[in-house]
Amino acid sequence: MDQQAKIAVIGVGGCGCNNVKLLAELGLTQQAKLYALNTDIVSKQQNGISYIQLGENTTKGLGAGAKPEIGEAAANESVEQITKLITDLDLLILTAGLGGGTGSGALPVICNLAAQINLPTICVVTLPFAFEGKKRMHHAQAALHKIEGISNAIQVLANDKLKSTLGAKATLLDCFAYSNQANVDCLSGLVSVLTDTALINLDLNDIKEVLLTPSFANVSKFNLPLDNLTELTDESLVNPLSPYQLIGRCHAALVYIKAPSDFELTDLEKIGSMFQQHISESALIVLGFQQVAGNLKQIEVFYLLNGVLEKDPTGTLLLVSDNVCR
Ligand SMILES: Nc1nc2c(ncn2[C@@H]2O[C@H](COP(=O)(O)OP(=O)(O)OP(=O)(O)O)[C@@H](O)[C@H]2O)c(=O)[nH]1
Ligand SMILES: [Mg+2]
Repeated sequence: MDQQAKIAVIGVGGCGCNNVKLLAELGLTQQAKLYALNTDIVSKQQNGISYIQLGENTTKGLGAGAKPEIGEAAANESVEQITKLITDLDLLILTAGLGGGTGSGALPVICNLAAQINLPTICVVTLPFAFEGKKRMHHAQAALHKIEGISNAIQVLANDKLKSTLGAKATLLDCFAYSNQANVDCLSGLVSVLTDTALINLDLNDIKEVLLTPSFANVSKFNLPLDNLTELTDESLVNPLSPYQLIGRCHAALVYIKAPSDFELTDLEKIGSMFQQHISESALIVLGFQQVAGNLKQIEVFYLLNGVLEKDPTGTLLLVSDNVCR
């Protein structure tokens, strides 16, 4: 990767800011600029994160009160500040919990600003739990529609999927921890792909090709045993919290493998052709490879599959599907 590539991760609203804080705790401040944007008066400062208050006059530092129109107005009030943050970047990664006021209202404003300057964006966003009420889900879906076709890749993590993933006995704390981890895995994986010095580097132009057609994406990672690399299934290629699972239509894949030194060229070919089998034949695949020290018996595969969602004839996004369809 070009050492000069400039990447920022911007967390918007309470959930987004929490996840950026977790990224800073992982030490990612060296690789990417981290920003936490919220309408609340910010009290907690943390090394490596720039906190920015949105819409001082609009919200008086009291939050957006679960009203996206207030979050939107706050972002519009702070448009100059936001523009300054994103000018000169090579790639922008945005994260928010959709359903509240700030994230749902401000994230689309930031996406639009990025689009105006042709800055590629990847969004990692959560959908609220059903028990939080229909209104929040409606706000979340409306925000998704606003960024659809504008953000170059959108990974949706549905909090409602946590029950089937973790079981009915999971505590709320377990659920938030799992969801935050899934979010941070996406964010940190993306930053690593772009900034690690690897044996087979993915440079910014490779990534831009994968992001060329704005789409919904599946971003996740999995491990495979080194002595059985054929365990790849459709399910491996779907983030467990994704509400959409239509990977067969994916038109571009970014695959980043971390493996020990005895990983062979033929192994890399095997992984590439397995991805090819699971996605459309004409899909672009870009592969990156990093050798890791130690005597690992497994490899880690991080991926972004772009173009995984279809619409029904009425134009409604098919966001809930329990079967992997191809
Ligand atoms: N996974 C996870 N989800 C969260 C977390 N905090 C909030 N959420 C989800 O994100 C949604 C939006 O919440 P916030 O991020 O607090 O809302 P906001 O964008 O700050 O909006 P306002 O507070 O209304 O201005 C909620 O409805 C929850 O579904 C968190 O820490 N982890
Ligand atoms: Mg808030």
